[in-house]
Amino acid sequence: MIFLRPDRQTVVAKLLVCACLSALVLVAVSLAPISSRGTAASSKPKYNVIVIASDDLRPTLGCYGNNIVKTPNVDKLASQGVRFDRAYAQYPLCNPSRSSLLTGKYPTQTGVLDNEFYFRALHPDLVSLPQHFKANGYATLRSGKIFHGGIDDTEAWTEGGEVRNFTGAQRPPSNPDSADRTAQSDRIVVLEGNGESNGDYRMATQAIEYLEKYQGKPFFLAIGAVKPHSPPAAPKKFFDLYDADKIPLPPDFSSRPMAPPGFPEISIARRNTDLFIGRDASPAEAREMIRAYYASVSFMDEQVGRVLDAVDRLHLREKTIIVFLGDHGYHLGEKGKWSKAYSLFDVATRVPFIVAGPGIKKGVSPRTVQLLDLFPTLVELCGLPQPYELPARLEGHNLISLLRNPQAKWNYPAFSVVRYQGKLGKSVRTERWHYVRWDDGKAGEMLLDHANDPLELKNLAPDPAYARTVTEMRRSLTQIPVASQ
Ligand SMILES: [Ca+2]
Repeated sequence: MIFLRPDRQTVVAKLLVCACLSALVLVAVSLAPISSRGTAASSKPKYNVIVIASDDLRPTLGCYGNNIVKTPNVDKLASQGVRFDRAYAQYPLCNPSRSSLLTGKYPTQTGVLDNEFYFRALHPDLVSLPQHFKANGYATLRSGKIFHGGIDDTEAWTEGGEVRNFTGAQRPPSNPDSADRTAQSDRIVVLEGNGESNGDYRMATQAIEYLEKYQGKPFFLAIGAVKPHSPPAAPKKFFDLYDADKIPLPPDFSSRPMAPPGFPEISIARRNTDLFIGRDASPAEAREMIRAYYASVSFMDEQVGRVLDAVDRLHLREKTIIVFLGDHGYHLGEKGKWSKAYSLFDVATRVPFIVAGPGIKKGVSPRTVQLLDLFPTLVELCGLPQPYELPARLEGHNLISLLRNPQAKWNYPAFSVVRYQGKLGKSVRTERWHYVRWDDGKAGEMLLDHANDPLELKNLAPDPAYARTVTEMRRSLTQIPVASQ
């Protein structure tokens, strides 16, 4: 016990009170909502931003080397900026992927690992991308699917916010395998006319109206196409672009989903969740379904073209950064699978990712990048403050060096995670290697060599010749944060 003279006790007491008040202020600041992280009112935003997301779009695009699908508008955008050839989603499902990229946090940090949870109810301190732009003087405009349907970050938008249809963190449970839901998803839809009745057509019309209305102000416009998400839908003219008989099936096609020999059983879920749900796919049906996916992609591409035409008509191109991305990958019959859910194969996590705009080079980057890199990149390009107070921070890395030189040195791998049957799978991708580990190895692991096996047909993890690579890749998985921070 320490005894102090009465006068010193008073001084110490005062100091303690001051220290406590200071700590309280610090805590209050660190917990404060993003509105406190805006720029001074006098600072002028540099650029407009348009982010275009396409739902369940893998890099099945002309600019990514697919020589069958017709996507002239996205191809043109790619030719005007940097196309990332190895870009990865952090989770192969809508809500977890979007909640991650739109808050700058890994799914293991947001806690959103399915399509039912609302990130802000779980973590009120998370800052969303549109919220941050709104706090910094931008008009934030939403058209179409940006956050997951029904789980919008409503207040982040100046216009277009969708009222959440539930309170609390989790929406009321529904049965994803119900007959109604299956019938709605697992079909092919031919639209009338130019697709005017479809939400994606209306999405583009709304986006064009926003551009006309806000052209004189700094704006952040997010446009979310729902296609090619199931059910594939497009006007007849887009189906007519493709001959199903000439569409090749993947070499590892099978009539139902199954882990190939040599791969962990957990690596492919036994039941599809989007197409061919609970039923086998014949080769002829599979070709028809791929044709419908292609038609749906071309329909989406036309809507992108309508918006980009308006950008040019309004002379906004020179002051607008334009991003195009898919929210995760998709199996189109690879390993018998017709969806993305629960898969950490390359085809389920690799996405199209294009960034174009003032000062950005034209080219193709082979570096491994993540959708998580988008938030810090836009913050940097637009000169905004960081959205989080240290020690909290945006995950991912700003891509400025690659936007200036797509071949620049880059030392970051790409990470993805998924939870299936209560087990966590973790994936790390370098330019050559892809390693996946399930439940800390208890449910298996796989190592794929993209220099020799780009379709991921052979699991090298059990081969002692690759033990050193497995060890190195396993070690890098520890970089994935495991909890909110
Ligand atoms: Ca999706």
